[in-house]
Amino acid sequence: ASTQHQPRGAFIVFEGADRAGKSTQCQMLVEHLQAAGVAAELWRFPDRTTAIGKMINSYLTSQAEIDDAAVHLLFSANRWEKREELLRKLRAGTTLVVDRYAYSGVAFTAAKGAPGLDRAWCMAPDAGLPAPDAIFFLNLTVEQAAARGGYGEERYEKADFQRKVLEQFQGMRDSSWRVIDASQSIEDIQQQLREQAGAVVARCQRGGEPIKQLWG
Ligand code: ADP
Ligand code: 2DT
Ligand code: MG
Repeated sequence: ASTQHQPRGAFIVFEGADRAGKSTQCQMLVEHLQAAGVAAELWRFPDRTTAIGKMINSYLTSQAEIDDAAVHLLFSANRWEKREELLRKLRAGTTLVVDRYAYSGVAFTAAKGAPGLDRAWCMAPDAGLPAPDAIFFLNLTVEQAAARGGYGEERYEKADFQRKVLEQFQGMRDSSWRVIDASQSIEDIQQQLREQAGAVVARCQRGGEPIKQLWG
């Protein structure tokens, strides 16, 4: 059997618009898994700690202006530079709970509506990256998100743009995405996530689950 079919960690991605509760739920889920004896790590994209990630951070905090196409490729490169470590961790049995991935990459750039940067163009650089075993989409309207105390200071944190991002997510998501009503209480959402993620972790631990690739 190929090494991909051995028992391994699960690759679990969280997506959703800003303030939907991704970071809160990811953190809680990782702590829950660890307390249950599951090897698990919290990852996030962009990973702002790398050289590429520092350029992305400068862009998001408006310390740098970068061409729309170029910054899109930086976000993708930031995933590619983590690919080997990600695969190594999964094969070593570590479950990765990941706060945003390539779906955010496509949704945020396509939402700009810039000439030439349509969804197909946005998807191309991520083709061949490891695909997650589960995608949880925390579903919240812009109005509900804004009621959580308003958006922050970063480049994309504006209601009009967030609405366009949500439209992109709706157009992209398929039946494999697990849509969670993010207007529920933090505890209720976490309960549902623990059940569903637990099943995915168990499936990957049993083996026989190949690591697929985007955009499969
Ligand atoms: P994201 O990472 O998706 O932007 P966060 O987890 O940072 O979202 O949450 C955004 C804000 O909303 C935080 O102040 C957080 O405490 C709050 N929050 C998160 N989940 C809920 C929820 N289910 N109900 C109400 N407020 C929430
Ligand atoms: P947070 O660190 O708060 O999640 O915000 N983004 C993210 C992109 O534009 N392209 C990408 O590929 C990814 C992963 C979403 C990060 C911001 O960066 C945006 C919000
Ligand atoms: Mg967050």
